[in-house]
Amino acid sequence: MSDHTPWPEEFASAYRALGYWRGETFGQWLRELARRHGTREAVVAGDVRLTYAGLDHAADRLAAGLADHGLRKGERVVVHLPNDAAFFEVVFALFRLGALPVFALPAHRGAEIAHLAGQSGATAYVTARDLAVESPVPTLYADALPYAEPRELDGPDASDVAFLQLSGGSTGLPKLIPRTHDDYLYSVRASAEICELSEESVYLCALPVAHNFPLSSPGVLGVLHAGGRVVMAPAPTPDVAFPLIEKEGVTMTALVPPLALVWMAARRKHDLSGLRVLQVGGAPFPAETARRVGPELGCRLQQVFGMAEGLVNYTRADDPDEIVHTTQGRPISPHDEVLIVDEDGRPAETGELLTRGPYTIRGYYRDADPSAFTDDGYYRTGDLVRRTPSGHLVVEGRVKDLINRGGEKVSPEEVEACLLTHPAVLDAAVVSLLDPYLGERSCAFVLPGGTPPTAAEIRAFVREQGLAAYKVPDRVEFVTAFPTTGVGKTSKKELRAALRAGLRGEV
Ligand code: OOB
Repeated sequence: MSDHTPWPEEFASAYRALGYWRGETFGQWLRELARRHGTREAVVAGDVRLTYAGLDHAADRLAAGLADHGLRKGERVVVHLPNDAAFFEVVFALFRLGALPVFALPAHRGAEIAHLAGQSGATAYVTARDLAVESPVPTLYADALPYAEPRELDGPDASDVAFLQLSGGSTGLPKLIPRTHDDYLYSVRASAEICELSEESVYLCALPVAHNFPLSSPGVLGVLHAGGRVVMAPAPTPDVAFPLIEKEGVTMTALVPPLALVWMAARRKHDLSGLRVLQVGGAPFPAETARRVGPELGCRLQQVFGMAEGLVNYTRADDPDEIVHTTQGRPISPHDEVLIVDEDGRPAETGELLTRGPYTIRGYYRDADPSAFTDDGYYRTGDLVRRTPSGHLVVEGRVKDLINRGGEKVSPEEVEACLLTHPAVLDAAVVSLLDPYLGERSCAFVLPGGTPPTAAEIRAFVREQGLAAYKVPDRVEFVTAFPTTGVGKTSKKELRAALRAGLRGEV
């Protein structure tokens, strides 16, 4: 069993011949950036200002220290850090060593960290004091990292897996996504070019940096690639972000739709005129809201439709406004292959998006859930899309069982599994509930057994089991029986319909 499904040789050699995969690792890439931009500022976080050379050197020292600590090439390390400078030092040290960061989000709690550590077989957990949860593997704190004298290390190959990211996108329990140096660096370079980044670019990282959107679409890595400056926001709220935009001369940032709404509604004492581009993605962004971004925030909107599994779509700087307002962009690469198919796999106008290409994985880590890929290697995104004559994709809905809570992805199955461990829960079904602000919220239908618990008890229980707060059901409804489908499965369609009808009558 190999840890990752490689691209078939004919695809790999084509991607190399096209210059997409360059045989460069992230460690080498940072070395080259330090050579080119050495004294320029790379990362600003609070009082810390790291230059390109400073980051390069810190990564070397930390890689040596971690090696002394016993960490070896190929080992996995859960990285659970806030938007801070330490994130860059840790991740680039691991890249240099050829150890694989397993990216956790700050919102993740004990259950997610244990899942990530267990699934990846991690040997260490790197975190910050105020985020730390109990971990099944030894913990290293960001304020007590083992730096040592730099030395030559036997690093990874560019075709090796660079890191593991959590899938937000597919049905079932969250799975691990293996991304190689070659494929990820291609997406970073190509994204930086599409987004016209340069040394003048100043990017505010307001979303959690370990997520694929702010990490590489074009995100912090794209901005570093262009020699620009990354400014880390400890929170995405206007009170934190606006002063930073003004003070640091931020030119670009990325938000999920609910935050874009909050930014538009906020009273502004700060001068945001330096902000040229606001990217919005991660969840549906209605055209009526999209149209407001330009006039209300004084910057250009860019829609981004991506997934940690690979494919990322952008609206382009020279797209007409109507396209930017009404579509979710078009793929990065001319070699992104996109199919739109009906339930029988036949081409359709509106249908499920299937994709393969130079930076889309061919399988999950250790081949979890092979059914998420077709026999000829396309990833089944679970997203319902159509394509405009201009080649842009419009997300119309989805076929996967997933709740997109303003960009934060909730797997109903994961929450149901948690609810079923409650002694007074016989059965549970978690479905989405439409919400004007988040797009969707979650509702848990619970069939109680024994003494019925209260909704508050159910919610507290989920939290106590160590799940992230965004996975706690927003609403809990008790039922005496579940509506069923023809074959006797719980009908989530009927549960959702009952919610829309305001739960009048029997569910
Ligand atoms: C991004 O990545 P993930 O892995 O958290 O979630 C992927 C899923 C997509 O399959 C789709 O269902 C949804 O999130 N999604 C969107 C969207 N962008 C993502 N749905 C509607 N409109 C959009 N613009 O969310 C992600 C990764 C890289 C860049 C941007 C977003």
